[in-house]
Amino acid sequence: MSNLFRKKSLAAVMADSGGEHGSHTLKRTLSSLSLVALGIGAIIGAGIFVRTAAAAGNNAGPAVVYSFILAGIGCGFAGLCYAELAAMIPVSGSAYTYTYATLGELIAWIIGWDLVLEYALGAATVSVAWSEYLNNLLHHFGWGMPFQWCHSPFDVTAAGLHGIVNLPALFILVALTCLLIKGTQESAIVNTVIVCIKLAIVLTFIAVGWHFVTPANHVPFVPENTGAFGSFGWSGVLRGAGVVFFAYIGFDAVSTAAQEAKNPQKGMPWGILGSLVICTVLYILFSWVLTGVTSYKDFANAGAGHEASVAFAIEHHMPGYGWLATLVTVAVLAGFSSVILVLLLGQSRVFFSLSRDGLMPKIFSELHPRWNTPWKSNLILLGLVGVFGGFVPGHIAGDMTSIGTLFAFVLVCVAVIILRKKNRDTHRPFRAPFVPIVPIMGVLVCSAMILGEGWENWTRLLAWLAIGFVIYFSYGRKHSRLANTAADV
Ligand code: ALA
Repeated sequence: MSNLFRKKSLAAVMADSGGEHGSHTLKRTLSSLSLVALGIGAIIGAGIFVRTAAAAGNNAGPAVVYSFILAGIGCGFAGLCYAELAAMIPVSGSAYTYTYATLGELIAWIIGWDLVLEYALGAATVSVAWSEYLNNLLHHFGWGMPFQWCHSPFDVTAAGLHGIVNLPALFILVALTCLLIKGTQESAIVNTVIVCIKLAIVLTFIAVGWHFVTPANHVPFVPENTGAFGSFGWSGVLRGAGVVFFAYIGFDAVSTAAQEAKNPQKGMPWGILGSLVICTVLYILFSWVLTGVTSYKDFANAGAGHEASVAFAIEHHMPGYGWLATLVTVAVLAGFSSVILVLLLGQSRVFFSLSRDGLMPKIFSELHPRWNTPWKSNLILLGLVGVFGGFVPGHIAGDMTSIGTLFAFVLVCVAVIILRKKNRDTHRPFRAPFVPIVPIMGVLVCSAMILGEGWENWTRLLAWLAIGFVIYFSYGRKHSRLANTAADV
């Protein structure tokens, strides 16, 4: 009987990136700067422009600033662990690949399957947010789309009108999948341009909004708990951290492109930690300004600023800056596109690795003869992401993304501890400091955020993992390349 905990040796992992598999090899085209841009491209998106307001309105009030600090600390610990592994094992597949070498095939499969939540559902969540801001822009020109065609069937208006399908979300997913199929190099250039626009708009909002902060909106800074866990008070700060955690997702997407980095040993830590630090500082400032400009109560689920919250804040509370609202909306649309692009890219690379290892069908690692991209994988992925983008509300997809990612982070932190013991002598171009304290803190902080996500999200995560088990035992276990070679260690 094949061993569920068979492990790939580090040498085998590295060999897989070396090109011996002919058409299953990706080109190394990304510089360190492109990797930082890739990280920021994935990080700044729906989390800051949509979920900040939702967390403030429903969970934490102005103390969403603390939620960002807490989530940032968790990501910092996990980021250091990611950087160590990504520099040491610079192959595509991210946390999945690291776990294969440390915790064995079954756990690696679980993490690979779990990463689908992060990347595929993350892309779906942002496509829904894209639709929200597009609608806001169209309203400026008097062309708002009918509610039914830009919301999922589970979204209902106060008047009882149900959505049918989120067409703009589907549109952006199709457009970006085409771009990805065309090639990584082109995608990276488009991404770098968009990242500059996105940073400019976040900085402008902070600088201009600063003058419109009403101190009364920040009092009390931590609103009193309403009696329910996660509804304001300190439990609200914890729940809010789980919600805004979404805003940090993406720095680890850098590691999924390790196999395409020109100099992964230097580029990985730079890309991961550099993008994380820049974004954490911006988020803290941004959330402080947003909750100072507009009362958090406007952002509650039924509040006036519930959708396209940043545009709402500018239009209603920053007189004379209507043009900025339009500019922000356009920039946000471009910014969200770059997030979706990186997440889709990350997802297809995870599928690539799973397929190369035989845990998923070969079709996911077949490259286009001319563009050298996993185009079939991209198209199948489009089908999956499209179902969520078109038919599932953004906050549900977003919470599933967050809990799946937090779970992946916990396993990555554990993997660092195990590898330090088992592969003591392997060259580590970047070493996380204070091991095992840093990974243990990563496990603790990320687990606390998982607890804050609540039972509905725990159930969704378990259901997703159960589907993954079925696929592994009915397909992956038998087709595993490791099972069919003598490479076990
Ligand atoms: N961090 C990304 C976002 O906020 C996923 O959209």
